[in-house]
Amino acid sequence: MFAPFTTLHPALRSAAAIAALVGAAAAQAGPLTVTSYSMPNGASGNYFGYGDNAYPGTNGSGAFLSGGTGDLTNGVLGGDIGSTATNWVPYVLWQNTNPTITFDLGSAQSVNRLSGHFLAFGQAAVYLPDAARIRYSLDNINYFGESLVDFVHTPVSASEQRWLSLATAAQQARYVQVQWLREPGRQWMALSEVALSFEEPGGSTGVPEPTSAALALAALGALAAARRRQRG
Ligand SMILES: [Ca+2]
Repeated sequence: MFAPFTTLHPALRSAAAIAALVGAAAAQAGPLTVTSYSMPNGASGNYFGYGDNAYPGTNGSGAFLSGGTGDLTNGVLGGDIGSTATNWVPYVLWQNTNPTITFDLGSAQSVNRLSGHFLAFGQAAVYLPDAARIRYSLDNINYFGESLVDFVHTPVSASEQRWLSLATAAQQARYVQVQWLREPGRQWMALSEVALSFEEPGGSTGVPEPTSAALALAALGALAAARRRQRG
């Protein structure tokens, strides 16, 4: 039988503690399951399929959705739009809105990454978000660990889908809240899926946390400078 922890030699004790920590982190790494999310619904109204079509209950334009899951976590990615109206269905589209979405993981989890799958389709005035704000909470009241990430986009072709990721310092949180931010004057935003995960530093995804956090801070500085220039 393994010796009780407190009777181990100090060197062995710290080695055991490190092994326990590594084991715990390894067990938690990977994708996280969203039990529900809340947000203002996308615009439906006269537009076919623009709201969250998979979400239970009301599908009214801009109605607040809570307590369920729908298009954003059903594993279905939107594709090209072309001339077929039903191609919009996998996307949730917001018009002249910077939507805030709160994801509930059901219990506190280690989390450090959120990714959104977006459509860019200039012909229909649909654009990628220009930045995003992310923050965390244990109770959906008090939030912490806020980061503002400025996306630097390479040119978008006529119609294209892209994953945009926010990587932050690791947090223990049950709720993850993201707000997608448009550049002023850009009318529509189209999101088809969101993925939340905990990635280990130096893990298989190759996303080192401190670098990501430093990049987020650098992006925050760049955004602040850009906003100052716009005002000036
Ligand atoms: Ca989806």
